[in-house]
Amino acid sequence: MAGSISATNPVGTGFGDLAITFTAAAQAPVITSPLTATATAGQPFTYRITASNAPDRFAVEGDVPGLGIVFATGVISGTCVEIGVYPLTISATNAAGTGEATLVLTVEPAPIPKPVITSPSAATTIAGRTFRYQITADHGPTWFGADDLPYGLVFDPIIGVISGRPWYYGDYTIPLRASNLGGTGLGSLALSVVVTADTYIAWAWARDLTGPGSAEGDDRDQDGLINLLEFALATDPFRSSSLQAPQGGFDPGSRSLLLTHRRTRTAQVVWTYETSSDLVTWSVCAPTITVLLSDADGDGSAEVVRAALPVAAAEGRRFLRVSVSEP
Ligand SMILES: [Ca+2]
Ligand SMILES: [Ca+2]
Repeated sequence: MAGSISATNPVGTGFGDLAITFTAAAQAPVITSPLTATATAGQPFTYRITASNAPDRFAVEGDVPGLGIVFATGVISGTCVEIGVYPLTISATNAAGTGEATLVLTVEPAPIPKPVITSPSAATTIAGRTFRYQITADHGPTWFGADDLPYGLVFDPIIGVISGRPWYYGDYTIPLRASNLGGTGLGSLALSVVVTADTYIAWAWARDLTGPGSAEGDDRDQDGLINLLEFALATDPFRSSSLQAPQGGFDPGSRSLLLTHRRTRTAQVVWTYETSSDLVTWSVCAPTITVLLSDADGDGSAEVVRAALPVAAAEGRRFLRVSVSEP
């Protein structure tokens, strides 16, 4: 503080300067830094003790594994490793004394990273054929999602698998999701469904076999042969084909069971032969296949083959059957 003083007497007034300095009594520091703090386990953490009145030393009481303090600066730092809530006494000291406060430090668990989808973003399949797609993602996904599936496909959200047989050709964009406790990762699958001439669907469409009764297991013409079998035998799905159904037989000369049947030459069909001695337990077998007629219809679409399965002389009974499926 500065000012002036004066003194007056009858003769006059004398002036002089006066300077007064107020010196505050020395005071102890008062903590001014926040009294709560949050750290994340496994990640670097820094907190600085601040206080008024020019402290020159700092301290902290209480043990947080992974943290340390620089006494001169009041910087507490390190990497916390144990989750918990830690009340700590922090202090700042100068020549006049020490100020204390309680800092509550919360160490939180590290956030879980959300999944990142890693499965392919594009796939191509054939209409009518079995398709399977597994969503994969890192960071431990526990739940999956897939939307806008083409007709014929279903989705299992537990295992993240799209499966089934897409019925219609086209290009589809299927949004994908993979979730864990940390969040949801997004992706998409560009699925191209194409039609090839050797599929049941193409065969059915070419014959206008659509709508009710057109599924592979249906028997549109009620001739005892389901549509898929008509497809495999290259028979007419709208007219009785009972005379063209597979015929069984036995050749005593070679002691062989015989199964004679038509077979498409233009379509993709899996023929599975099975044998049994009791009609209960069947096992896949590989009979000898002989082509009896290479062009059954005159247009190269079908042939006639004979499957022959030798039977041991000691055997009392032996059965042979064939089934068809699409690849
Ligand atoms: Ca039929
Ligand atoms: Ca038929």
